[in-house]
Amino acid sequence: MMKIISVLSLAMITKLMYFNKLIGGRVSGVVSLVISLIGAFMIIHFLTPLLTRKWRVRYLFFINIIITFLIVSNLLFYRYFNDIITLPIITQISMVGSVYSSVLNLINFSDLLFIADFLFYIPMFKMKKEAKCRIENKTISIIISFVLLITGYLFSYYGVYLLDKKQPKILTTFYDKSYVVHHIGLINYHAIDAFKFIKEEVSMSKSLKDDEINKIKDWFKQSKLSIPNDNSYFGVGKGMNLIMVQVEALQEFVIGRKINDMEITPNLNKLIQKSIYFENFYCETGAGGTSDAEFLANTSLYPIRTGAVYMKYPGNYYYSLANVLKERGYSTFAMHAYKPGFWNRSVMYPNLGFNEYLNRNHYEHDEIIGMGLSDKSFFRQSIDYLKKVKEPYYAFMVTLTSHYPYDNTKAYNDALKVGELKGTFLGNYLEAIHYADEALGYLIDRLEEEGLMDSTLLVIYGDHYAVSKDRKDELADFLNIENMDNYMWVKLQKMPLIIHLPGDEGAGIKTIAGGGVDIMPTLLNLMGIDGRNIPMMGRDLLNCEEGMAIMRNGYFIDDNYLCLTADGVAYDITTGEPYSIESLRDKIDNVFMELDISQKIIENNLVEEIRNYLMEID
Ligand code: GP9
Ligand code: MN
Repeated sequence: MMKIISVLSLAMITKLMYFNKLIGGRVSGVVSLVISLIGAFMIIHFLTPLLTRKWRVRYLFFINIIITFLIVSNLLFYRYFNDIITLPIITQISMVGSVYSSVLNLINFSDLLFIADFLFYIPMFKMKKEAKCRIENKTISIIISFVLLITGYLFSYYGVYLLDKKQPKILTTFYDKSYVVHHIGLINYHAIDAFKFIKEEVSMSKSLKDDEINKIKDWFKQSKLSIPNDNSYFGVGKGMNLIMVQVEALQEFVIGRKINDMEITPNLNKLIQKSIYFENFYCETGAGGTSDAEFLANTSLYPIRTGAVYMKYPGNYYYSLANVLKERGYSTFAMHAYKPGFWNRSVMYPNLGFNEYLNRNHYEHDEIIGMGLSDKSFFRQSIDYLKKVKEPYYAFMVTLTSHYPYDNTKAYNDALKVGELKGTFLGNYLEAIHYADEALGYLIDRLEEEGLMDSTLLVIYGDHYAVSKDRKDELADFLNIENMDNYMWVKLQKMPLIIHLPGDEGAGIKTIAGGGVDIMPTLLNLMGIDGRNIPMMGRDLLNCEEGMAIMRNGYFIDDNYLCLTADGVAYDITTGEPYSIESLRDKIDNVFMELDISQKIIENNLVEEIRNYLMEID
């Protein structure tokens, strides 16, 4: 019997390995994968010692059906979306419909291999005699079963632990699901996915009561009524192309700064002179990192409390920037030359209204730096592409080269002389961001050469922090900050936001506080689109009296104060003097209300309902 179990199990393991290979993983030498697979199969087999021969075969047959189903559905999903299935996707699933409708095109003849091992079961089921069908020794069987379960769990746990050590945030956000499967296998991946899903479903507030929905509607009604009728800059970019570039790890402290007499970001500094520049634009991202920054800018909703909205609510309806522009005749492109499934983009981008998503598979990889295609080549190929598409268009470009750990210094050819910082973490970052700036310089030059600058709104902003808090001393030294306390640290969590209008219109520095959530309302106004009926949490930074940046943890910064809400302290933003937090009580209540409203909208997929409501109250 042991032989039979081994053969059947081996067939299942081979299928899982083959699946990993088909989705671009390595099948040998990945220690965590081997350990996790052994663990998973021990757990699967924990029942077998307790079963009779006949039931053992039936049990394995049943397990094989489940595993095969998981493999095949994931394979089809992968061929369509370049990604792995996760339970939140299945439950929201309008997008799975599109996979179903093209199922026949997605199947290959060789996929039959995945069901070939079912042939082994035919002779087993035919075997009549129930020889030795009784369980020999109950106690021993129970002990073996128990040992299998515990050891299996320990193995799986260790495999997962190894992955967690290698990529610390990957299990909480699942930002690269195929990477997870490559390292712990499909079974353990789905077990963790199911566990996370159930935990979150249980903790999630049940459906909203009517009065809660009404409260949300009322908030939007008030905010609609508070938008002035005569908005300055309204429509100055009407009908123009929109190119929005989200730059990886671009922090504000590098702007206008020099090292060894050299500007760190000469091209951005030059562009800022000709643009509307928001110098108090803060990071509002949560656990979703880059994807949260994209979400903020494209939907004007806040990131969710835990995990990443791209992973957990990709099936919601979002009246996003691309969806709004598409309705007005724009062609819409998302461009990011990395794995399409990363951050669930292959699922999320179409849902956010992008007609096309140009990912790693669409670019020629003629220059690689760090994680993938260099920013320069990315911009060159992206503009080559955009030259041929129908105008007006919205192109959303997400860069990659200046990604942590910034250590591809060879590729930067010592273009920025960082002197004694050479080889340090901060020195490497400065070199990387100098490179990103050079690539942006190329983009700007190309837009000018192609004559596109006069018909394009160019928006550039950073996605999130570059220097993590454990490196704060290095940053303090570099910026000559004596006391890098919490106030100072939070004040440094700024990124540049640059909006360039044709003819350099409106150029100047704006001091109003803001964050990613404000990008969409600001742009809609510039593009002559009335955003009053669109459920947006952000403010139009060019037409509002008071700015406010809200961080996902409830810290906030307005034009006068910086409030570390949970720590119970507030400061005058300019002097750094402590300020009575009690006087900010109303603001604090508002901050939490805004975060809560945004969270509920996302959890309950309310965008459409609120939009309909806002249109009714015209
Ligand atoms: C890769 C990139 C990285 O596609 O966007 O995301 P991050 O690690 O910065 O969140
Ligand atoms: Mn990023």
